[in-house]
Amino acid sequence: VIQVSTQGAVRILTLNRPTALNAFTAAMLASTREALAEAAADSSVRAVVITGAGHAFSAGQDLGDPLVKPDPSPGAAPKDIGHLLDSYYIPLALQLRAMPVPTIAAVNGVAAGAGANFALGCDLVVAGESASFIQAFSKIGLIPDCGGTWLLPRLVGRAKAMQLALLGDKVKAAEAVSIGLIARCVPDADLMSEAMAIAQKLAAMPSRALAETRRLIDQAMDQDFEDALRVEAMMQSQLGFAHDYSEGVQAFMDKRSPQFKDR
Ligand code: LHQ
Repeated sequence: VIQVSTQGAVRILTLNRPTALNAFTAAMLASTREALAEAAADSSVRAVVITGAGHAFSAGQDLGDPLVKPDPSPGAAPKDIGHLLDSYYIPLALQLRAMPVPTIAAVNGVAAGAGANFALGCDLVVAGESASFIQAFSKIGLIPDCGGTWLLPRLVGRAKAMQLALLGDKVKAAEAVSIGLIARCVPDADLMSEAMAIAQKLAAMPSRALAETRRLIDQAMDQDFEDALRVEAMMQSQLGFAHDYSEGVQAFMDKRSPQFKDR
C-alpha cells in the first residue's frame, strides 16, 4: 500500500491504493509510518517526497474501513474513532514533523480530509494544476484532524481557515497557492520533475539546519519576539559547533560546492 523508491539522496513514498483514491486504512497508516522511520534512520536519505498513485493524492480516512464505519443496526455500539487518531494519525503527524530531512508533498490529485492535512503537514507542498484540497470533515460531522486546526490558521489566517474548515469547499491548486495554503502549482505533467528538483536541491543543503528551521518556525508561532530571538541564538550557537557550518563557510571562501553531512 506504500511504494518506496529512491533516486539519489531522495526517498519517494507513493500512497498506493489508487482504486480507493489512496484512502488510508490502518495498514496503510502503519506502512507509511514504517517507511518514514526507515527514511529517517537512513543517513543516505536527505529529502523525502510523498505523492499518490493514480489520479488522487489521498481521499483521507477510508470511510469503509470497519474500524470507522458506523454500524447502522439498531442498538449497535458507536465506533471509537478517537482510538484511530491516538494510535495512527497522531504518531504519523508527529513523525512527519520530526523528520531529520525536508519533506515535500507532490500532490497529484484530490487531497481530502486527513489526506489534505497529511500533505499540508509536509515542509513544502507542490501540486499539479488539477490537484485540489478539501477539508472534508465537516460534511461527515467531524472536525479537521491530522493537525488541521493548527495548520490551517497558520497557513492561511483565521478567516480563510474558517471558510475552508466549515464549508469543506474544494480549493484548486492555483487558488491554494494564492491564499498561501501551498507553495507551488505546476502543470500536471511537470509535477514529479518539479518536486524532485526541489527535493534534490534541499538534499544538497544542510539537513540539520533545515530541520531545526522547521522546528523553530513552528515554535515561534506561539512565542513572543524576545523568546524567539533567544531560541534562535541558542540554536545558532549549537549549529555553529557543527560540521555543516564550518563546511559551508569554508566552501564559500574556497568558491566550491559544500559537502554537507549533519542530520
Ligand atoms: C472513498 C473515499 C473514502 C472510502 C472516495 N473512503 N472510499 C480520522 C479518524 C477516524 C475517522 C474518520 O476520519 C478521520 C480523518 C478523515 O480523513 S475524515 C475525512 C474522510 N474523507 C472524506 O470524507 C472524503 C470522502 N470523499 C470525497 O469527498 C470524494 O470521494 C473526493 C472529493 C475525495 C473525490 O471525489 P470524486 O473525484 O468525485 O470521486 P468519487 O467520490 O466518485 O470517489 C471514487 C470512489 O472512491 C468512490 O467509490 P465507488 O465505488 O463509487 O467508485 C468513493 O466512494 C470512493 N472513496 N473517498 N474516504
